[in-house]
Amino acid sequence: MLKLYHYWSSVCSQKVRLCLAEKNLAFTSHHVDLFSFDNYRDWYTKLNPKAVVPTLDHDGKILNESNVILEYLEDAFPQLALRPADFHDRAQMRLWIYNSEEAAHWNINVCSHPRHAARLAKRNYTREELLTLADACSNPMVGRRLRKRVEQGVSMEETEDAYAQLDFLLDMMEIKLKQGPWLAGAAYSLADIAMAPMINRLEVLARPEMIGQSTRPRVADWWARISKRPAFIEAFAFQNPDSEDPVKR
Ligand SMILES: N[C@@H](CCC(=O)N[C@@H](CS)C(=O)NCC(=O)O)C(=O)O
Repeated sequence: MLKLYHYWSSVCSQKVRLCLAEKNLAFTSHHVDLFSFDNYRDWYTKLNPKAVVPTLDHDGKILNESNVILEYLEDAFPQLALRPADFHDRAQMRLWIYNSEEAAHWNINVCSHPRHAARLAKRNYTREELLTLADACSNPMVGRRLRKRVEQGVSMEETEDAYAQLDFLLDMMEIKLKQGPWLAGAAYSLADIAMAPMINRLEVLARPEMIGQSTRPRVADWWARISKRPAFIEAFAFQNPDSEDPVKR
């Protein structure tokens, strides 16, 4: 049995939901509400010491890190292959999986700050409550980031740096897709799955020009093909079960 601990709009959770949908794997959903700080609670940090989503439980075997989970699902359920057979293509797949974390995820997190701050504001925490939560978080990276964001927010310069790095990544993607049609070559793979939520978030952040036909036509074409896939539609249809949050995706 597969049980996924995830948050509906987390890009790392979306990666895993997309992979599960592509492989037609049913799973039990445990929604971890990041804005109730469920991820800081002891029961959750026993499963995921970094206090982040997602976590996968496969018959009692616990897995962390979305990219590790993608490769685990590929090994455990290879019937529908999402890893190229050719070694070079496979290395390209791993490069884009790596890029999704190293180059995309942190910058997406910075750019998403206004959206996170707006959601947090709806929960009516006091500043003191948030700082107490931050200091109690088992993962200093996550806790200290919350403290810094409560105290200072995210500066214009940090946001501009993050968008510049995302622009650079998208330029690399545009070049890579010359040999496409997919990021690892001829076949749709875990590379496309790892990058899709990042591109989706840029669209949600109302930065369509970054992935538009006139700016980056190959990325735009790749995105159009991905977002029409039934598995994408299924994985991204998952809405927030814990609140009346009107924000979609
Ligand atoms: N490298 C980790 C990153 C996980 C991560 O940072 N998840 C975010 C959501 S996309 C999270 O849980 N954030 C919680 C927080 O910052 O409090 C992975 O890929 O699983």
